[in-house]
Amino acid sequence: MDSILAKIIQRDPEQKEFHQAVQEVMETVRPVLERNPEFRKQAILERIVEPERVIMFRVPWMDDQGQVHVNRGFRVEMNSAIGPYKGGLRFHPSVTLSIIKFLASEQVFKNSLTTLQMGGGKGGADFDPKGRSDAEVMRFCQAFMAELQRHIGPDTDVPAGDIGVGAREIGYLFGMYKKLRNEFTGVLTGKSLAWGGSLIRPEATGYGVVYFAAEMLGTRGETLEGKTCLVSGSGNVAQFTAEKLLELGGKVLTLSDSSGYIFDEEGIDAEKLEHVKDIKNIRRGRIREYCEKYPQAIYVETDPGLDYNPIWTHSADCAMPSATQNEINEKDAQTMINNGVQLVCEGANMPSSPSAVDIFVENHILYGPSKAANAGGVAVSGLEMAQNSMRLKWPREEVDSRLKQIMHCIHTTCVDASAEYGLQGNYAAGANIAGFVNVVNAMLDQGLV
Ligand code: NDP
Ligand code: 2IT
Repeated sequence: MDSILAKIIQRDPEQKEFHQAVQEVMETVRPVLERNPEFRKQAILERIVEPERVIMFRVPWMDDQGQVHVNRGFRVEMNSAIGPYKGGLRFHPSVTLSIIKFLASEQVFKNSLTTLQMGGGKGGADFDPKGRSDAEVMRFCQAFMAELQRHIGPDTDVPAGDIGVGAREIGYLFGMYKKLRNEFTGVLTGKSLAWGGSLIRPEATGYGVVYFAAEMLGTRGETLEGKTCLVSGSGNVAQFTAEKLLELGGKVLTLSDSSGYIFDEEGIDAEKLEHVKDIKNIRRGRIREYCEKYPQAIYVETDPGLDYNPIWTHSADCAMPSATQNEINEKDAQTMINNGVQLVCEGANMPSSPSAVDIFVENHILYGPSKAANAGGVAVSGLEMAQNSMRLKWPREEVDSRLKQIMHCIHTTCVDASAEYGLQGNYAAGANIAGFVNVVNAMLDQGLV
């Protein structure tokens, strides 16, 4: 195993995030490989860490002033053992092949945990939508899809949203796909309701995170009622995490964006959350604007010189990191433990560094790893695909109850898989083992392809 990892690092030394994701899975599936010598003979690890296909492409587009820009587009089709490649698109200036490979790799195991028929993939571009007009975003999406369309399809690869890609972008991407391919199919998920989207898909990731948190608390005979919660981010995942927390009696103290965070000691209630949605989704503004309407809240500007993330210095019962990868480091994790945080449930993908995860696990807090805790989003994407195939639409209650059931099953799966290997209470190990075993069995069934 160590030599496989060494080879990955030697081959692509700059792909730090991908190495981190691979290493995290490898360390926890070690006992599975020891129990199954067949996996080694079939070079399962070597195969699973190599994407089935990597697509990188030029995205040329014109801004409102007539200036031409060139961005780099990606789609990593990681694994199709269980179903068509499935996973979001991220538009953010920090996007690199390493980031997309880490996300695609996580997506493979996450999708496997949902029990739906979805393989894993991820894509995106180093395009920064911030400050761009709707027309510029549209032209970028059209240029991006002009190339991507030849690689995807409803039975091949089904992208969706992620950071910087929401309902607006999915609309422009879908429009261009439909025009170029002359077909109206479920090639993307996260579509608007009127033209093939699923009820609850916008809410699904955040709601799912909270359902998973409630399941974890349930094992200790507790609920979210009265629990104080630190939520980071203020985009899709953070907003609906906060919404469901409020519904279940939690008190949300913080939200953030890449410029800084707000702390509202009185709690961010439903009315204040509506204001946040208006700031972020309609006006596309900054979280600091919250304090203009609610001056009792404090705003703390991001300081890139700090070796810790100040949002995690506030005392609370629970934390739901919902912004981006590696937003909790070792120091943050230790601060959280010292402050009495008893549950960390990850909305973002890989928000905790490896040493932060070690601290959570060693201290026996309830730690819900992203590939289990935030799987509700892609699960409802799977339900959107099912509805599109049937050309039917399920009511809100039906989708929500399926989501709740899926999150319950993922929780049980993690508990059972960790117990099977004598790692009771370690959800990270449970999620990796269960996700990995499903994919490996499917790969073995299908032969050397
Ligand atoms: P959005 O684009 O809707 O929101 C992202 C939020 O995180 C914004 O508040 C953004 O701030 C902040 N953010 C982004 N990058 C950084 C950064 N480098 N440093 C600090 N803050 C940052 O994205 P989502 O809510 O969809 O995604 C959030 C996380 O959840 C990601 O890790 C994503 O992979 C994960 N996820 C998303 C799913 C989905 O269905 N959308 C499903 C499962 C996981 P700003 O406004 O300044 O950009
Ligand atoms: O990280 C994720 O699971 C997502 N961004 C959602 C993927 C999807 O296909 O809905």
